[in-house]
Amino acid sequence: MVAAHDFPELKNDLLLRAARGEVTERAPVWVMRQAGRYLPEFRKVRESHGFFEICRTPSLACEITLQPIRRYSGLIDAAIIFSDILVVPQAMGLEVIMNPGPHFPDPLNTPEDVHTKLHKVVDVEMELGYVYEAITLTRKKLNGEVPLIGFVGAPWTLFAYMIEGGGSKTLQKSKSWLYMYPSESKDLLHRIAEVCVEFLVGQATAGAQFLQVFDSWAGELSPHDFAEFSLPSLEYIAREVRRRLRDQGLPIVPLTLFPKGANTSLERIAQRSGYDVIGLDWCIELSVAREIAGPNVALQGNLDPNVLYGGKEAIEREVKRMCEGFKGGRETRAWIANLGHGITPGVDPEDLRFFFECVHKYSATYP
Ligand code: 1CP
Repeated sequence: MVAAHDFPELKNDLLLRAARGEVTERAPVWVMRQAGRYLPEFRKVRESHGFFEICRTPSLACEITLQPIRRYSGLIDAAIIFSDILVVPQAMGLEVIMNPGPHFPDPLNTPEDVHTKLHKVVDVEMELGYVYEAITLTRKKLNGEVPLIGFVGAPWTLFAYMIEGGGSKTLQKSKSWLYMYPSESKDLLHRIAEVCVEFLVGQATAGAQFLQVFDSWAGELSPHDFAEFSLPSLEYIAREVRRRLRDQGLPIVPLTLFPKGANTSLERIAQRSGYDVIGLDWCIELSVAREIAGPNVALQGNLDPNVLYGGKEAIEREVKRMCEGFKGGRETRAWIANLGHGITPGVDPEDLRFFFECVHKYSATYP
């Protein structure tokens, strides 16, 4: 494990201050999937390199992580390491290919497969050390311009991919597991959570300054099933990551949860899950979310990514509306501006620039 790096001093700590609950002079801003297909410079690299080849090559992962930081220098307040949530199922023993979306040639069909298809013990550093190397390299190359975000997929979302074998509209197979094999499902969710904890601690040790857990399919579960099958592993991750960082004498980095679609569980998430920041999709108003979540968590989000297809007038109008949703009580304003889900491949990079400019303009109107 690489430890105690001497990294360049951080020049822009807006994201970290907002994550700790501080009211900042303007909202920090970054977007999910900012290192991705809407950027011509990303597509250029992809022409000659496979998706997971890039993930596994620290110099390439670093280069792609830096692409939006260079392009939007002075406008963007965080970098997110280029990787994918599906590197965890790979580390656990499953094959995953990108074609063009994720595909598992041999997914988990029955609980017996957990014993035959997954590694009994996962050596996270050996399997995913390339992500740690990419993080350490990127922290150095960022030269303190903005903080670096590390991430992991939530156990429920990864469980669903590992059983469906790829994306799915209904999640029929993975949900069937929850109802047919509840106890085996919980065991598998916990196994995944253990790997997530170790991976997040490893990313923080390697230099990640903010960690995000993507529960992209949280909203596919009923509130009851979310509380039964997803929330316990999310709580476990937050608690254990903090405990291990503390035990190792490492700084406790802010933890963010993006439970997409689980807005009816927001109160429980904010009160119980142990995350510093809750990421929101666009299906809830920020003022309502703040009311429900209470003053003790920072919020992140939540513009519909499709607004970026609406032209400048719509972008300005909707960003202004989003910023106004945050003008509640002063002590409850900690907010990180973002989209409500990842940016999509067809967006014009100049429209994203305009989104950043509008966030700077309208979120700075706080007194
Ligand atoms: O051909 C390509 O280049 C593949 C496109 C692509 C990219 C750019 C994929 C395939 N993953 C990524 C990068 C990625 N994925 C990042 C990089 C850092 C960033 O810029 O944000 C991150 C954070 C992710 C996370 C991720 N992967 C999530 C969670 C966020 C979300 O969008 O909900 C999920 C669900 C995935 C799975 C995945 N990987 C790739 C695709 C197309 C998908 C989604 C497929 C599906 O709909 O099921």
